[in-house]
Amino acid sequence: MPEVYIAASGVAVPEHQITNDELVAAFNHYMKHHNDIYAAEIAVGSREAIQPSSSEFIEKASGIKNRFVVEKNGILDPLVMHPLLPERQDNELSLQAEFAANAARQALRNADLSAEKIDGVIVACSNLQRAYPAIAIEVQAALGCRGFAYDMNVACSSATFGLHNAYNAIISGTARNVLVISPEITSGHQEWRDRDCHFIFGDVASAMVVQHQDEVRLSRAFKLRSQQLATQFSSNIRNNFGFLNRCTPDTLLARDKTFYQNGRKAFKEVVAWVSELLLDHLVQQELLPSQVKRFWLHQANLNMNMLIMKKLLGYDPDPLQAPIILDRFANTSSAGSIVSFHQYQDDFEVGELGVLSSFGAGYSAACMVLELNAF
Ligand code: CO8
Repeated sequence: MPEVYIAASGVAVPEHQITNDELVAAFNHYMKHHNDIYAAEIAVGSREAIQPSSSEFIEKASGIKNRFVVEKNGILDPLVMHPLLPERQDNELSLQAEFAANAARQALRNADLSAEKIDGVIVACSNLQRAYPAIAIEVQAALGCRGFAYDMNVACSSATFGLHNAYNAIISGTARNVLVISPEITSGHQEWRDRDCHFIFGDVASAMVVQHQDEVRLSRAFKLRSQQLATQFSSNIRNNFGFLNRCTPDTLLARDKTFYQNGRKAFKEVVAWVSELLLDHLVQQELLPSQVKRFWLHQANLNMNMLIMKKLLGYDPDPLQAPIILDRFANTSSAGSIVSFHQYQDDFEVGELGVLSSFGAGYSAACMVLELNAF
């Protein structure tokens, strides 16, 4: 069986950023406006007053300090509270394809590969801009890639499940060089008017060049040594946006058509489930957690990642054992673990192991053991 490698990665970061203080100021402005308008109803108890948000809470509960977004003016306007993005014509490159292509070009440069060598493009992310044609096929055309392209969505596990598909395509012989791209425009699905979750997400696009062993052009690359995926149905993290929404006009813009969650429950369940999955997979591979140099974990919550690592190792991790990028980027859905991988891999020596792990809505989770090899 051929070996499959992640040769290189790329990350496209949007130009706008929002600090917690900026975000909270806009939210509290919106709260005051809302509570003033509905003062009479709030006074008689027929409507609930919105409670203020605070930067201290956000940082303490999640570790998030900042996020990048594709557009910030709408988000920070208390009368709008979502990104404002002009519609593009059908003959223009869509926003999501452009974002994806930017990350992909960087990954291709880092892999020393031209786009024509790519024969599979997978766009794997939590939110797709349209039903069809696939964003991936648009990216394929924009970059000038050969072969096939398709979109897929497994929420925060999209990138790792996409990597699994790239691996299978290479093993089965349907492709030799695959791009797995996760253009996560989370600002479009976040409910910026709900203080329980308005701070959670940020936008970023990640890309990986995945190659058959004979195609790698670099002197070093990460072998996909083993993988384990898992899913388990849960409604604790949901978004009911979909193509049937217009068939129920009364609830077309209801709260459940953007991201919502039972965060406490998800937190509790993820720590047990993911640490078990990681341990289980390492045992299967006859590896001890201490033999893994780095864990590139999904970036949702600092406390959650620290607890997962403590369960695995039996002690608090060193910052470089499970690097955190969510402080600067917030939760970038499936791109988060790839951004961590992208930023924290240069110090690897040949033969050293790392674990890439996602966990997200579904629930869905993945554990992938990577090994740095020399060519
Ligand atoms: N400012 C001030 N106070 C606030 C705010 C705010 N912005 N928001 C809430 N509060 C208040 C609440 O109202 C509550 O008040 P009270 O105690 O009076 O009722 C109090 O603060 C505590 O609220 P919570 O219980 O909601 O706060 P948590 O400590 O649970 O923190 C988090 C909230 C950060 C959302 C946390 O629950 C969390 O991160 N949960 C994990 C789920 C998660 O990460 N979601 C992110 C998106 S989904 C994803 O990325 C997948 C990850 C999980 C996968 C699971 C797979 C198995």
